[in-house]
Parts: sequence; C-alpha cells; structure tokens
Amino acid sequence: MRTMTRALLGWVLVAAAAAAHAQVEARAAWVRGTVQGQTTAGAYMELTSGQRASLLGAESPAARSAEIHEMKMEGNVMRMRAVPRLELPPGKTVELKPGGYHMMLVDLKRPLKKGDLVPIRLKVELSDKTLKTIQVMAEVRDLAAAGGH
Ligand SMILES: [Cu+2]
Repeated sequence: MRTMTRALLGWVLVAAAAAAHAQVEARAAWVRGTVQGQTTAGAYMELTSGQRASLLGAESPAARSAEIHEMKMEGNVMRMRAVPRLELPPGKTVELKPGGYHMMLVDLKRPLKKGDLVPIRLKVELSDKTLKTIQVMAEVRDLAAAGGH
C-alpha cells in the first residue's frame, strides 16, 4: 500500500514537472500603431517554450489574417516574406521584433491607436504534434516605436 502511494505521488510529481516544462510563454507583446488607410501592422513579442515547438500562425479579431514574416536582405533591399512556421528551440527566447521575424496582421478591420489592446491567439505545435493556443494581449505603440527594448 505504501509503495503504491509513493508510486502514485511520484507519478503526480513527474506529470506536474512535464506540464511546467511543456509551457509556451508569450511576453512583451506589442503592435505598431497605424494611420488611416493602412491595412497591415507588425506585431512583436518574445516567445519561450520549455520543449521543442513551432509557431504555426495566429489569428486576431482585429485583422482578417495574421502571417509569420521573415525579414531578409535581397541585394541591398530588405524584404519580408511569409514563412509557414517558426521553430521555438527549447528554453530559448525567440524574439519577434522590427527588422527580424515578426507577425503581420493583414487586412485590419480598423486603424490601431496607441494604447489599444489587440488580442492575438497564437497557434503552436508541440513536439508531440499536439496543438496549443496561446492568448496574448498586445498593446498598440506609436507608429514610430522602435525596437522591443
Ligand atoms: Cu511583415
């Protein structure tokens, strides 16, 4: 009986540790403000996963769609293009920031003003192929806002 209790307790502890380990966190999320007529906005944040995971995309009620973008030099020109997924190596913080990987809100439903809060739901695939949704609230910053720090 005692052995069984101990075994059970051990299992519970392992399960709790695994759950904490599997966590994907999104921090410091913000969106660049827009001017009238602008239909896209960059969204930036810091992502940390306890295990190998991939960001597959996102959705937001503020936009028709959201894409993961990569910035790349082509000759002398910085261009951005959509990528299907972004790897999140375990224990490493991946920064979505101006000039680097970022989230693009496409076909905005209205202009985004400084101080507004934009809900973004991130779609993350864990290493065992399970899908996880992470809800973040991104604060709208000035159109001229620079880097994330
Ligand atoms: Cu972009």
